[in-house]
Amino acid sequence: MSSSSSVASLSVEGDIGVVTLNSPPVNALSQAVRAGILENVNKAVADPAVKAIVLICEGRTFIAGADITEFGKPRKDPPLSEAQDAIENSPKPVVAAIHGTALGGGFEVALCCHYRVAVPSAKCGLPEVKLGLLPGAGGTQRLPRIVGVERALDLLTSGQHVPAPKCLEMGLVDEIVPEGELRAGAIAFARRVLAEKRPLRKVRDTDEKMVAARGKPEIFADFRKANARKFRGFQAPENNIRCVEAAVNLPFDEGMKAERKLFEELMSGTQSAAQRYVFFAEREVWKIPDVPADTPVVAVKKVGMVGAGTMGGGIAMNFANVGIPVTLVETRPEALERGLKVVRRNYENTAKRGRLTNEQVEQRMGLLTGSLELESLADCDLVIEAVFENMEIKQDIFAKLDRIVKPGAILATNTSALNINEIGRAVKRPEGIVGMHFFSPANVMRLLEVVRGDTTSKTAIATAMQVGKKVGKIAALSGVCPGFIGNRILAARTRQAQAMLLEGAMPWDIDKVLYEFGLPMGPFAMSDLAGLDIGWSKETSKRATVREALCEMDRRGQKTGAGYYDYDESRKASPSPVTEKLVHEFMAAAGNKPREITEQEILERCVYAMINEGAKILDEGIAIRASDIDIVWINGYGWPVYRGGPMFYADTVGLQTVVSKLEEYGERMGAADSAISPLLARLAKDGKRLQDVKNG
Ligand code: 3H9
Repeated sequence: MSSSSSVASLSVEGDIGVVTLNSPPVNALSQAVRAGILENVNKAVADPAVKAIVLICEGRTFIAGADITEFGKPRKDPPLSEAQDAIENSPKPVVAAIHGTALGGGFEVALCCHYRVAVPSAKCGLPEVKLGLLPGAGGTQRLPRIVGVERALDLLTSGQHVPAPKCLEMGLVDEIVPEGELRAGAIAFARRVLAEKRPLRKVRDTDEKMVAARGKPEIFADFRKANARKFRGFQAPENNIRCVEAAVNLPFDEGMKAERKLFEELMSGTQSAAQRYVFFAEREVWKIPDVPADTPVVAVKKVGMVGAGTMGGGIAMNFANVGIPVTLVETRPEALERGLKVVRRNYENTAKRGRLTNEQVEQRMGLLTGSLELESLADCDLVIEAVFENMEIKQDIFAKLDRIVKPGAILATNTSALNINEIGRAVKRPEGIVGMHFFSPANVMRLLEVVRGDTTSKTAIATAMQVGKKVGKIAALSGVCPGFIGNRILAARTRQAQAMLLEGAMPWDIDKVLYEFGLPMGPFAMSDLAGLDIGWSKETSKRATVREALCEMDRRGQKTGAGYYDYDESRKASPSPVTEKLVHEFMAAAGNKPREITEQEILERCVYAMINEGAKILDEGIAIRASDIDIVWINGYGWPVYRGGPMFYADTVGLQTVVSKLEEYGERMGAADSAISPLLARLAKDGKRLQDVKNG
């Protein structure tokens, strides 16, 4: 471990002591950094030549927060508060010099400094809420004293990073210094503080904004109410709010005590453990053991889209958003026109909400070119096919693309169901075939499954991952199997939901349990939203399932005003007596007597079947690691991040419990789901965790 002297140093420039931190990659507040701040600030205070102190960082950023890797481990001295006290109580002014991002504990250190300067590109913020935490080093008490209660509530519960010019406006920084001249600018600022005999300003001693909010509990009540949907299920936003209430109603030191208590509560809970796990999972997911970071990639300067339907148009928007031109090919002029119109409407709606200017709308539309000829894709670096899920059609398209598109270009399919190895057999460049499975709506959903076929080259994989990152997606690598990672797990849940329907649970009973677990909606509400007639046709319908029967009754989901649920004019769902009757008919036909199914059984059968399937996916090497599966389910299906994904959740429940419950439900779960994954059984027996399994 590095000693404090290697991560922190003091240099004296005339009358200014410059304390410099250097702990790559992000100057996180590890034990060594805390000790380094303490030691060097004390040294500067003790040096009679030093009249003022500047705290600055080397490398890409100011302190980006506490060292998250130390969380959950025994604490090591000195605590951060000791370093902060040394700064705040320094008899000489201390100026924080900020570049990159001053985040979390890093910004809390800056808030203890008497003054703050920043370069224009810097950002400050308290993002702890995203880790299921709250700023535990005085941030919740100092922030509202500067920006006021409403703004503090907003910043603390969103965790947003605030650009330096905005920080200046809010009083969070005192001066912006020119880019690239932070050190000189901060020293000059410190000298001005001395020359003007400015006071040793301590945020903790300012109280006006707190006094103004005192006796107004409605501020907090209104804020909670306005954000109830956004905060549903999360503990951290509420604890952050309580801290601000404490800041308003209690003296500073008492407020600090309240903050500590509420922080500890979160730190010891499973939600923060889950959210911290997800923080690292989001970074891990890009790492592919046999595709190193320096793998050559194709520079993607022009993209081709085959298909301008909902999916194709949505995918194209991703590229236009980052300035990459896209040519969209359709077979019929009406379809092309319709596709481009939908994209334009999407952009215009965003503009109406103030998130794009009209000029930006035109700029992005200008990057989209329609065509009726595959030949116009010849010079594309990446072509993504998003047509009807039919193997023959896809193979035909890929054979043509293979002949038309320049050598070396990547040919990707957006299939969510078909075997990309078979698609690869249609071309002479199988190494260039890769799956890029976007989720609907493709311009909104963050997940991209990159699918690796037997012949997919490392370059094709690296290019697909990199391009995914460029357009702001989170990309997870999957091997080939029916449904890939996400939909294969979804299928297990669907099997259980459908099975329980015929045992006595109504769609709304099942949906309620999964909604309360934290998912945005249950499987039946989701079917109604997507349309029950996906993959259904009147001609072939045999009324073999409740879904088919509903489709035959023209109850095809929200779009027809009825599906599993009935919908009113404002699309509000209510349980449907028609569906209930139908379910009873199907139950009788199957010879099932309805039984009382508890909420516990609903949850366990749905979720444990997913876990079991996830373990099979991991065991087969389809996913590299358990956390990739969790990333897929959080970003593609709305699994609550505070439960860390199905694999992490399994570890929190205990694998032994999962296995014994699966055994207990046994036959009732059907052949596919009652077959316990050998990996799951083995880990349970050995007392190990899914999250520690890694392939490759
Ligand atoms: C806190 O401060 C609590 C206090 O209130 C209470 C104290 C009592 N610790 O993201 P990147 C690693 S909570 C340890 O790829 P970028 C990261 O894992 C903290 N490691 O770079 C990665 O490692 P690897 C509040 C950290 O340029 C590498 O650094 N602060 C930490 O895209 C590069 O990261 C936050 O929540 C950390 N704090 O983005 C800020 N941060 O290379 C969290 C990063 O091995 N950090 N690493 O994969 C971030 O948001 C981004 O990392 C940042 C840079 C914007 C700084």
